[in-house]
Amino acid sequence: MKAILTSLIAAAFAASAWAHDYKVGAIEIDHPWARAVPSSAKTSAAYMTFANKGAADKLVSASSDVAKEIQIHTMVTEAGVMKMREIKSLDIAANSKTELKPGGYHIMLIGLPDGLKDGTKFPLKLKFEKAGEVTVTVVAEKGSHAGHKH
Ligand SMILES: [Cu+2]
Repeated sequence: MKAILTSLIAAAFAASAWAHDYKVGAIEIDHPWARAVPSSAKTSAAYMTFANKGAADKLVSASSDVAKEIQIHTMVTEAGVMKMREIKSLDIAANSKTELKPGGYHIMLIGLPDGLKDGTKFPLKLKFEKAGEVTVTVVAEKGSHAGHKH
């Protein structure tokens, strides 16, 4: 029994050491990443997937010290032009996957002091209406990430 317990704890540690995924309430947060940008850039965006295994919820805020301001954005098409727009909250349907990705929903990082270097990690606090709060580690990535268009 003790051996089983020890190996379970060891497995839990091994998993958390390179955790890319987070969970709060019924919501799993998969692969939080942000677009790496040069030091002259003042803005970037963070992306991730919310896998909801429970009732409908909402992402109501995101906060981080990485930039002066953090906003939840969507993309809208106005007169054939794609534009970003801030939204108060992001609806997450029951038992669904909500993807934040380039060209769609994203978490906007505004007022970066020194861009966002490839490989930089920063904490991002997410607040869901029902599931509550969770802090995820976002990794800045560039290059050929799935979903990027070049
Ligand atoms: Cu934006």
